[in-house]
This record gives sequence, structure tokens and C-alpha cells, in this order.
Amino acid sequence: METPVSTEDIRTRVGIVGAGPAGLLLARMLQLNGIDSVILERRSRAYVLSRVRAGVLEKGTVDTLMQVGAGARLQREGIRHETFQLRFNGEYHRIPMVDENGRYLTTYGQARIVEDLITLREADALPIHFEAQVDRFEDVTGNPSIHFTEGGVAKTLRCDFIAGCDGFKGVSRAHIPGTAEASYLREYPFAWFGILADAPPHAELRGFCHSRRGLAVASARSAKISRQYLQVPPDFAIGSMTDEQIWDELDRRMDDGSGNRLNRGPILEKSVARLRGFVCTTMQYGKLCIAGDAAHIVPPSGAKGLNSAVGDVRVLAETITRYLQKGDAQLLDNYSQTCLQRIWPTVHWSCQMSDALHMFPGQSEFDTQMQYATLRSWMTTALGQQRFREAMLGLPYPV
Ligand code: RFL
Repeated sequence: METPVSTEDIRTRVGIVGAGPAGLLLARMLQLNGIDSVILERRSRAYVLSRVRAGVLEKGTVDTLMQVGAGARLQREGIRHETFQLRFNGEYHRIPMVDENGRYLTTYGQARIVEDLITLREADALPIHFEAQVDRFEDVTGNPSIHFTEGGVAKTLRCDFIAGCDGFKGVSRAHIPGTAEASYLREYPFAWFGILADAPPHAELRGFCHSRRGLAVASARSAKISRQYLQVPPDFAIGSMTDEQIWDELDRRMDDGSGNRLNRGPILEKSVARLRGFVCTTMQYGKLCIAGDAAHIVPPSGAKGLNSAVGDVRVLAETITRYLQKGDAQLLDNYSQTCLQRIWPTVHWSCQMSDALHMFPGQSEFDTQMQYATLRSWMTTALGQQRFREAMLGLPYPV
């Protein structure tokens, strides 16, 4: 392959790497604060719009999207959750999920949030470069620049600030010195096999089901589309189960003796995700900050990944605005600590949920009974329910 030639220099105030929820939301918040940005995204527009992932939104996430003008469709189509359902050991629990402040959870697919934010940005004719792969940064403590490749051509984006919103496998984190020593990882010995189905969610069979065959999760994406997950081994091959076997396995694990069965329909999408907890505790260096999955990931059982990304972005938008508009570096200097105030407890909760809900390889009966005791305390005691609700509905934002 020929070496690409640098033909283009672009300039903006904030260079944002990644058009996931974090990068897109940050761009929108900065725009509303009068700060220009350019988003660089290595995937195509169609790929980004079709990526199925999160769906359970905290009230704070919904409010944030409404505040930035990206909430019209969410308000129309989001499904409000006022109860949480959990099945284990032949028990069925359903607890209220509305707290004393009227907060509740909303289901609305991540792909839709991404589409809503891209539509807004494009309507304002603001720049997003798709299929623009960022390779490296330069001079992040002085005059930052982002080197990227677009259409086989090497290009440079010069900016005053870099926001690394490029996910767990992005390049930004590696530009912060010492992150290898400042990062902590827990890998779970299983994965989640997710399906998106053209089948209406079942009104009764919803939520999490701890079974001796492994966890099963049934949730909704809309009135007609459902999303299900099965706990599988980490090396699970997507093609190893037929669609019928997938539905049968879901039914076996979700069986609560009521005779209810999930509604079946064509499977539109299948994916496998390893379960990990990861926290990089240094999230800033000079004029580079990382946010969202670039800095931390959580096992999906707490439904916190996207919600945590929104928490970071709220801090980052304020940090950049104060720094660029007022020369105030106080938030910038405290960026990691401020974000971590919310991240560690959220990671803790997500890991607690994972520990209590999955069957671990070689798990003893003693371990299983301990899990039942944990789940029962969350579902049946006033204190446990309060703790569960508080964690699921989300912590207050630090800024
Ligand atoms: P993303 O969404 O990964 O976006 C990063 C973007 O950066 C791009 N990129 C680059 N671009 C240019 N140059 C490079 N060198 C680049 N490297 C990467 C990527 O292409 C991508 O577009 O990170 P972000 O924005 O931080 O958002 C995080 C969320 O996507 C993630 O936390 C959630 O999806 C996690 N998650 C859930 N979160 C929730 O809050 N509630 C849920 O119910 C929930 N369920 C889930 C989930 C994640 C799952 N998987 C697949 C891991 C369920 C699953 C199964």
C-alpha cells in the first residue's frame, strides 16, 4: 500500500474522537455553549446507526437528552418502567422502580439516541467525518493536533482541546501517560449473547432470571421489538445455536411455572459481548480528556455503560467550556476525581449485580444459596429495595 500523503489541515476548537453516544452528546453540549467541534469517527455512518447496544436509561440521561433538544422522539417512544421483575429459584419478585422524587427508568435504544444526535448535528450542518480513522495525537499539553486517515489520505485536525470518546478499544487512552498502571480490570468468565427480535415483548415475562442454566434477560426495545440475552461461555460462537434453540433456551431459563412463554419472532440481530469491569483512573492529561467507554466499562447487568458515559460528558462539557471560555482550569485539573466520584460506585453496583445473577463455572450450592440471599434481600426488604432502586435509577451528577 502507498503511504498516504497529508493534503489537508483542519482547525477547530475541540477535536472529538468517536461518534458514539459520548462524542455526539459532547458535541451537542459544546455547540449549545457556543464552542465549535469536529467529530472524527472511524466507522461508516450506516454502521454507527445500526449498532444495537444499550437500552435502559436513567432519568438523568433522559433529562440530559431533553435539555439538549434531543428528546422529542425519546419522549414519544421511550417505554417507562415503573417495576423491576426478577425470577430465581422458582420465586417471582416484582418491585416498584419509582422513587420518592418520581424518578423511573426508560427503555429507548442506544441506536436511536445516536440517530437523534446525528440528525440534529447534520441539520445544523456541523462536521462529522465518518470513516475517518484517528491514528495518533501530538502535543496534547501544548498545541494539540489529531492525525487521522480519511479516504486513504492522511489529515491533521488542529484544536485547542481533544475529547477521547472512542470507546474501550480506542486510541485516546494510550496518549495519557501511566494509564496502564492506573487502570483496574475484572474479567468475568462468561459473556452475554444478545438477540434483537421482531417479536412483541411479553407483558409478564420481563426482567432478569437467575437460573441454574445461567442468566436470561428479557427486555423491550419498543412495543413490537424485544431484546433478550443469554449468559454463555466467553468463547461462545454465534452460529452454534439455531434460532429455535435460542428461543427454547430462553424459555427454559425464564420458566417460572406460570406457563408463560416469550413471544417468538424473526431474530434481527445477534451479538456476543464479554463481561468486564474496567476503570482507568487517570482520565486527563494536558488538554486531553477521555470519557465514556474509553475510560471505563461495566458488565451490562447493571445497564450503566451508556448512563455513565452521559455522566462523564456532563462533567467534560462544563470542564471544556470553563477552560476555553474563562481560562478556568480548576475543573480540568480535577476532571478524573470528579468523574470517579460517580464511576466507582456505579462499577461497584454493576459488579455486585453480575456476581449475584450469573452462574460461575464450578459454582457450589453454597455460592448459589448466597446469591439467592443477596437477591432476596434486594427484593423483599424495605432497605434492600431502596438500595436497589437508588442504584438502578442512578447517582446524582457531581457537576
Ligand atoms: P462507543 O459507543 O463505543 O463509541 C465509541 C466510538 O468511537 C469510535 N472509534 C474511533 N473513531 C475514530 N478513530 C478511532 N481510532 C476510533 N476508535 C473507536 C467507535 O467506532 C465508536 O463509534 O462508546 P461511548 O460513546 O463511550 O458509549 C458507551 C456505550 O456505547 C456503552 O457504554 C453501552 O452500550 C453499554 N451498554 C449499556 N449501557 C447502558 O447504559 N444501559 C444498557 O442497557 C446497556 N446495555 C451495553 C448494553 C453494552 C453492551 N455491549 C455490546 C458491550 C448491552 C450490551 C450487550
